[in-house]
Amino acid sequence: MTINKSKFVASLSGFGPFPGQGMPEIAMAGKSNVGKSSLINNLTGNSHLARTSAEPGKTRLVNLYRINEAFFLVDLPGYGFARAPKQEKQKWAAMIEGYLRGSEHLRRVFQLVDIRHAPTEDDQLMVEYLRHYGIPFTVVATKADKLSKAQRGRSIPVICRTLGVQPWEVMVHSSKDGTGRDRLLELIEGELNEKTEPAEPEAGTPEQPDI
Ligand SMILES: Nc1nc2c(ncn2[C@@H]2O[C@H](COP(=O)(O)OP(=O)(O)OP(=O)(O)O)[C@@H](O)[C@H]2O)c(=O)[nH]1
Ligand SMILES: [Mg+2]
Repeated sequence: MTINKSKFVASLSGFGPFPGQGMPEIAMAGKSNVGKSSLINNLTGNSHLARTSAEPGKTRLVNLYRINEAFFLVDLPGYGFARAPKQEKQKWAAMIEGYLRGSEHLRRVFQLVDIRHAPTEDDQLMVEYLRHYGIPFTVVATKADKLSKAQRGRSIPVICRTLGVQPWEVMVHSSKDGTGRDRLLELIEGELNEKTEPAEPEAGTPEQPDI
């Protein structure tokens, strides 16, 4: 899939779901600083689209980006930012949950983890949450440029064991060198082509076979 149009549309100001515009949504979840906003920029090829920072706690609202006039990429605030004031953390959690719980056009969550580290307890809780509510998700192990191939080979099993996923379900990615970008775009394309509701029976009487 080629992304040729990407546009910031809105930040959700409340703590509820996004009513949607009839287009599918793919959301980025993960702890602060893991690279959610960078992933959006990498996928869209637009490095100025989502604001990123070396400091955790950059994205503080649920930000919606309309892509190719066909779907939304949703940037969520991060969790697990230890130094954030308690009230802020609660606010972010409420925003994340408010969006995830009721957004009926949400198709899939990209659950980001840092490929260099074992997933945290918060990551595990997040994955449990997604499973509990039946929200399809894909684990994206990002910042892959920071590890050698051999090191990656050692860290994927740790991620799999901690989150209870299979190795082929983990997408290795880097926003820095574009590793895994094409596979993620293919995955999104597949998701967009998938029908969400059972096909309507065709109107009229079926044609009789020629005898
Ligand atoms: N080397 C490397 N750095 C990355 C990668 N992805 C993100 N970064 C860096 O990690 C830092 C955090 O990236 P963000 O995209 O702002 O992270 P975030 O998950 O959106 O963070 P919050 O908005 O605070 O939740 C920035 O300094 C990025 O340049 C990557 O794949 N490789
Ligand atoms: Mg961000």
